[in-house]
Order: sequence, then structure tokens, then C-alpha cells
Amino acid sequence: MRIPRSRVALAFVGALLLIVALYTRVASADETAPAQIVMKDFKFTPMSLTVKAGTTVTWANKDDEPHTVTSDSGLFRSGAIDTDGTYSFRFERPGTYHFTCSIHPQMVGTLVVQ
Ligand SMILES: [Cu+2]
Repeated sequence: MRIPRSRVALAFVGALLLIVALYTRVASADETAPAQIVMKDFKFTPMSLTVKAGTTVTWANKDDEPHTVTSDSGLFRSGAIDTDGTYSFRFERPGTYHFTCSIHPQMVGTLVVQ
């Protein structure tokens, strides 16, 4: 049995497009994947997180007390975040960013931007 050459070419192009589509999807999902840090039981979880430059990080307060996200360097400062409230910041530059809750100084966290 002989398969027409045009059909082989079509299948090849189709497979190629599928690979490109999958690769593009994986690459973009990786870069824009949102990152979340939860504030619960007076802790940031995870305490340390590594993300790529350009990532928006969202902190979510799951405690019954207000918390803040306050950068040691002054780069970002959320103000009081109430229960179930969130705060987001987009990290453009690589570096290591330490932050605390200004109400509960024992709450500390680190964000590494690559
Ligand atoms: Cu707090």
C-alpha cells in the first residue's frame, strides 16, 4: 500500500505545528505562572520563594488578624491586609528581597527573583 506524498507532508506539518504549540504554551506558562504566598498562623508560607523576573507575587491573608507585607528595603509596602484580603507586587529585577509583617515582626519571608 502506498501513502500519497501530500498526505505525509500534511501529517508532518501538523505534527510540527503541534510541537510548536505545546512548546509555546509550556514556555509562556512558565514565565507568567503566578506565585502565591499565604499568611496563616502568623507565618508566611512558603517562607522562601524563588520566581523569575517579571512574576507577580500575591500574598493572601488567611488569618483572623490583619497582616502587612513590608519590604526591608522599602520597595513594597502593602498596608494592612484584612482576613481573606490579598496584596500583589510584580518583581521586575533579579535580587533577594526580604520582607516582614510590620504588625508582627516575627513574621519574616524571603523572595528570590532570578
Ligand atoms: Cu502580621
